[in-house]
Amino acid sequence: SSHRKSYGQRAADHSNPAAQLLLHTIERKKSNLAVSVDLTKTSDFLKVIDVVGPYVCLIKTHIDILEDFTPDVIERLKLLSAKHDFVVFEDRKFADIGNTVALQYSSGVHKIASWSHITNAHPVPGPSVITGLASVGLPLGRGLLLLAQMSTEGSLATGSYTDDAVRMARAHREFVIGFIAQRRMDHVGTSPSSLPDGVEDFIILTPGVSLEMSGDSMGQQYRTPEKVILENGCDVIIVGRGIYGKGTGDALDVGCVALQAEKYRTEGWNAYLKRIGS
Ligand code: BMP
Repeated sequence: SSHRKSYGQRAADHSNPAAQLLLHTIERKKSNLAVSVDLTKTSDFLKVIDVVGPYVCLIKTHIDILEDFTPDVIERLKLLSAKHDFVVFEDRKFADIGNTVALQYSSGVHKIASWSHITNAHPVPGPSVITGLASVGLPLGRGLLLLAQMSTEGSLATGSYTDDAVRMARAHREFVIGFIAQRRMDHVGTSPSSLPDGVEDFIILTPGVSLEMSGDSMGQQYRTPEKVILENGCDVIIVGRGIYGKGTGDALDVGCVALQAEKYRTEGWNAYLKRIGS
């Protein structure tokens, strides 16, 4: 089990460049914190990224919520990614037939595959959602996360659906680097023949993380970094409103955002150090 291995050691268990980049970035920056920047104005979006950049391994985007999107946003995002050394994850949640997701991933206004190291997909269409996205993403060195579980109340992604997502991932390990999930996935039964090299390492990124809140008014459910990283063996905490609140425009207090990012980074990293026993 990779449960007690360091992030850096685990990079050797991956052939996918995006997986290696993420694990090395976590180790280099001593941060398993990802910030989800769900803001609708480009100026707020870029400001928050610049402020939290030093504390994160990854920035998660919903690029389609920007009201004033222009291709220049992507150039600015790339510059910030280089400046602060973080990985970019567009949380697109693809969920269509292979041909359609390949077009959505490569084309349109956002051209996600050209700039996002990692994206994700719902396993609901079956394996063709992976092969469709891989046809675009693999040649570019991109990686995919499958949504094996969700943080929301009443989620249907449970039980055999979750287990089947893990089996789908195992059959496409060159492109599927891990899961959006609420716990590690090693418990899902495997036969030795499905692991030809005897090694399986999936990276678990976990949203629904807050130190103060237990949920919102729209079904979100939160747990603390310690619960997520130490008790449930997840690898990366994804935090949105816990770090920037509702603050946008004049209400955006960058000093406060930096303090929160620092606090979540410390919480997440200390929980990891406890887990690996150092
Ligand atoms: P917040 O920390 O503000 O609740 O934001 C959580 C982020 O993670 C949102 O961008 C949401 O789309 C995403 N997310 C989630 O909350 N639960 C999931 O199961 C999957 C997600 O992608």
